[in-house]
Amino acid sequence: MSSLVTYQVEDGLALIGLARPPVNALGQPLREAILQACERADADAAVRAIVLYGANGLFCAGADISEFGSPASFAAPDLPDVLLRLTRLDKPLVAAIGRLALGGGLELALACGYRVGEPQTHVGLPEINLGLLPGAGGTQRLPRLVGVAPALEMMLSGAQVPAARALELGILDRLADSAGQLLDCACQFARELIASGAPARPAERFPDPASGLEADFLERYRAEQEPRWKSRLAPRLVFSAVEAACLLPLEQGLAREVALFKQAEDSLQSQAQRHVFFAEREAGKIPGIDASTPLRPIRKVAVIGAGTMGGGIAMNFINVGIPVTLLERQGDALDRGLAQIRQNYSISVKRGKLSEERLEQRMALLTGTLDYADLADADLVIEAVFEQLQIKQEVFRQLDQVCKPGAILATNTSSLDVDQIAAVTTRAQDVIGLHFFSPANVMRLLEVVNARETAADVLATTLRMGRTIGKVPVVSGVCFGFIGNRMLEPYAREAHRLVLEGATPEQVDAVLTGLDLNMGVFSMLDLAGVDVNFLVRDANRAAIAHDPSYCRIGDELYSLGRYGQKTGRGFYLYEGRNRQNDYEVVALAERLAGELHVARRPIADQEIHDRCLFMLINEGIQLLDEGIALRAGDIDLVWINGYGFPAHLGGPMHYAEQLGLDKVLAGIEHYRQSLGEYGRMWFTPAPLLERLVAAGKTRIERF
Ligand code: 3H9
Repeated sequence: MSSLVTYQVEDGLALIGLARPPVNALGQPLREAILQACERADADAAVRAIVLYGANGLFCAGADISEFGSPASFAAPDLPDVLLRLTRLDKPLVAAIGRLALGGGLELALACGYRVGEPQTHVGLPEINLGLLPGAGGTQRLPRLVGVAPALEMMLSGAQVPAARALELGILDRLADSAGQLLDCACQFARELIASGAPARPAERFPDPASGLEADFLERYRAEQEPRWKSRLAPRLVFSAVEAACLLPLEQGLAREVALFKQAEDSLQSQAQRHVFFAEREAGKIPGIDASTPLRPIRKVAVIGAGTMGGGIAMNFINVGIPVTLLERQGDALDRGLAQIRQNYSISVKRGKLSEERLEQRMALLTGTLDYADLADADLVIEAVFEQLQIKQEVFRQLDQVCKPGAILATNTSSLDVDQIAAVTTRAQDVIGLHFFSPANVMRLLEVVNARETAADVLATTLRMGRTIGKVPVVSGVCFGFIGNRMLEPYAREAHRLVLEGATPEQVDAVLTGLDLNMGVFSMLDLAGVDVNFLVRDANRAAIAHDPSYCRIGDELYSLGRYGQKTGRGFYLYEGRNRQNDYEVVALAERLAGELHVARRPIADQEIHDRCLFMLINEGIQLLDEGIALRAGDIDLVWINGYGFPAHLGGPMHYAEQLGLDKVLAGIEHYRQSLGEYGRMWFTPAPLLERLVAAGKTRIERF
């Protein structure tokens, strides 16, 4: 018997434990072992029912993602086949689902006639997050078990469903009182099934999933959902598979599902999303940090600045039960900040996402203060004051006076030099950058800026803390703008310049949203604040002074007080949330082009794509070469989680690999030639890009 499963016969029951740490991923060897064990039990006259469980507590996280895209993914016995064979056994199978049954793991449980969970159990079909659809019966069996609407909701959201809801839906038949009692409860259930002569498989609750559905249900559902899918393939394939479940007998539906799954598996989108899955896990692996690196306890947090950013940061911690002291300089600003946090939670209460009781519990964890002395017992202090070096340095001088030894002192700067901030303290080893993205309680990205003297345990602690509050922490070295905002500079520069040369803000934004970015450059600047962007640029003026056209339109809008959405005018005009084009911006572009002697011409969408994206990619590659980013995948995570880059393109670095590094280099060289002095000024290929292409490499890596 394979070491990947445990096998035991007890009192008429075969207990088969999945034992492939860490998550019992259903790679080929485990699939084979499960099948052999189940067939052995089926052939053993002493066995009357089979209980499948996770020998290490967790049931199963699904197919082995690392097999996708290789022959191993469908190597015999493939998962759909294994599960079909399990459904044909003559003895009842009970799945004892500890903690998780995800993807193929839930499909394995669905192939068992009966399922038992425990209070912490979560089930789900998260394949959509990998650009896939359930491919081992999930799209056919789940709608038959729970009905079409809840099945579609689970597959399209990829969300995990907690035990109580799974019981209500009929995915679970029974709940054990605790995780420790799960196996006993499943065995007891199996004995009851034997005693009552229950069939190997109970009759399905919805043998025809379409029964009871309104005639136009699927059509309406699709029309409602489709705008959210943008150009993603996977939701469309999920939908086709569920249509098949409604129209075809089970066996034909299963065959259709496999065909659709293979189409998804081969798609560039799924390759990109699988890359993102592994990049998220890689991002936590930092040279010099491992499991033996000590962590500092974080029991109390302080946040300095009760503005939108500080308030959002504070919410992250109270959401997970960590008390926060919020410091402001003036009483009225503090009151406003505290009221805003309460208001944010009230919106969640109104939407039914939070109970009144929880709201009060969270607010009770929050204390306002005007006095630095109240920060003396904080384990982690995060400064979120005005983005100016002298102001931040002053805050850190005060922190150095009042904070206890060993407290971690973090700055939320978005572009300033963390080394210069650390230098004003007597404890630079305790200083780090924690760059949250606005709105800080929503956006998943946390750039963790590892300054020159930051201690390893400070870095390790903040990375762990970041994950505790539900962020994707990515480590960056110190440079102007770190990974994200430094890459934003050349990308936004090209967008501005293209408007001078003849494009409109709307055309530029449409090209970018056409690629499925959440927002174009100009809508993003209007949202973030044209003023904020100006101030960041201004701090770096010396580096751009040689180009008088550099973001000139942005500078002019700033001087006109057109700060974006908050003033109702920026690159666009706003009425509430409605955005309109503004011909004054076009007129401004025409005037500036005349003054700067920039020839105006019609601009093709392809040129907008290439100039904005290639400059973004080029800067990312340069950051990797400089060691500011540790891996290309880290850069992708920054842009996906902080700047709305679509995960199904895999982030800018992965997108460049899909386009072809040679094409990106050729594009940069083309614009270096064709854009005259401007091209020679900015279109310089990153040396690493040139080296990679010269060596015939297709992946972006340090080299
Ligand atoms: C599928 O099932 C398709 C089928 O419908 C059809 C097939 C024909 N495979 O996240 P963690 C690794 S698609 C391979 O850090 P956590 C992970 O890389 C699949 N490896 O822990 C990491 O390795 P390392 C549908 C996997 O506790 C280690 O396990 N299922 C898989 O924060 C620990 O992971 C999913 O999409 C896997 N399936 O979270 C579930 N899962 O240590 C994907 C994990 O070397 N998995 N690994 O870096 C998850 O969502 C989370 O990993 C989980 C644990 C919630 C399970």
